[in-house]
Amino acid sequence: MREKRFPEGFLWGGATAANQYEGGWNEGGRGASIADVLTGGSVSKERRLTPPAPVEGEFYPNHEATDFYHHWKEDIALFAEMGFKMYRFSISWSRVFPNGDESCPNEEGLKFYDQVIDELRKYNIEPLITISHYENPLHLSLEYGGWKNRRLIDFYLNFAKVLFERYKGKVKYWLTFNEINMLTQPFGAVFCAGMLDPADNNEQARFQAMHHQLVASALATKMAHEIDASYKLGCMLAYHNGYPYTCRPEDVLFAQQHGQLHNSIAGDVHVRGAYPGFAWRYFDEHGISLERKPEDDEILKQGTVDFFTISYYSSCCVSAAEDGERTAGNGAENIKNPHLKTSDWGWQIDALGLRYVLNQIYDRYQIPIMIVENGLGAVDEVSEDGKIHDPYRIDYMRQHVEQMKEAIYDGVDLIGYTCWGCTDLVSASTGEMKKRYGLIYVDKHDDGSGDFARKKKDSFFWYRDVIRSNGEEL
Ligand code: BGP
Repeated sequence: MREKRFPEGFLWGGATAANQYEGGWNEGGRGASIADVLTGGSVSKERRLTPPAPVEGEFYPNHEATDFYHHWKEDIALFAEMGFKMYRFSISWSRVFPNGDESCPNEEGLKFYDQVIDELRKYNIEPLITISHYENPLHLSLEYGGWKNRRLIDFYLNFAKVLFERYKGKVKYWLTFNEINMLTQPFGAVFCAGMLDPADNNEQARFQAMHHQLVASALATKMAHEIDASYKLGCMLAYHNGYPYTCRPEDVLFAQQHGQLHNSIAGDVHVRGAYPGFAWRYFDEHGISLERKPEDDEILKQGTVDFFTISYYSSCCVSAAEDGERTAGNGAENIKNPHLKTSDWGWQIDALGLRYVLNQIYDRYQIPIMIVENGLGAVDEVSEDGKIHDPYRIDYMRQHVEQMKEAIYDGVDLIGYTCWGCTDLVSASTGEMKKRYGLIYVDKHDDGSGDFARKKKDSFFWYRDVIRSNGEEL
């Protein structure tokens, strides 16, 4: 009989991204990335871009972030103490190629990651590397206009090749692009594609950029397999779960189309190696014309991924009539679901939706799945007893882990879970420190104050026990 439990060897761990965590923005020969010209913000105040360079007197939270650059040893020891089996992190492109278009890498930058990877291996923690996570070198935006320009494919492949060759035998799992499908929304223009000119924030440019990234991803996947046949390459989507707001057939169809647009176009190209029919219809009806090369179809077919990964934080409702109160979510605002509670930032908490989504993905693709981001952004305070009590985060994670277990029992091949922001780091969308996800607190604040001291939150101990019991003790 099948049992409702996590399989042996399940990859429990945590996830971060260099631009939000690493800091050391101008050390070790690193060049500037787009995140370095993004100011801090808040829920009500958008982050602002100040290219071509940081401006005196402005605050740029990503410059120091939470300083993994100088705390990597200590932090990895804490991950090991929690029992991590996997740690997902990204490599800052501009630390390895300061401008992005050089032919030779910055050796000092690579040495930083050599140490990190060796330290992880020392504790038997499997690295999961995101090659590009919201941190295109700034020069590629200023000189080439970002990913709408096909030339970025070659620069990206140059970067990826250096990593695949250097970390052969030390790393097994790779993700080509973080949340590539954010390019279906305005949020993605800057973060995913490094297209800083507001005039480029339209569907034509964003889908063109996504096409270039999909081609780059396929070529990188093929190259990785040639360099080391045991490499596993994955795609990464911000998975959108939009329920029909009513049972009107129009809303049900609209919800299906919402999923097709925001999830399945990128997902299908990554896994099936071709654009689905509804993509072409959408492009026709929205005046989008992709510039493609004759060889692109074959490239996409030959570079399909080995596993599927998602970020999942919340769900929303969608409606053909666009009625209903609205609320925030990852990357976009949508209709509020009256049956769900929201986080302090308006993201709706829906653990059951995770089971729904996992089944949906597995039904469609039947390849192994990992959840590589999930967690609760909340305000954490150090209590009088000097501790950080975060029962709300434990509650959130517990509910989601329970639903992962249900999905496994449903037959989904779920192989890993790396919770987002295992240590506190800078929020991508708002640039705040106040929006904390970590199981480890970092003394760093929105006004730039703080000494980067690390403290274990209550959730740290809870997660350690979850991992120790392989998901039995929740
Ligand atoms: C995802 C990103 C992460 C992360 C997370 C939480 O979209 O991949 O980089 O930041 O969302 O979002 P936020 O930081 O905006 O709360």
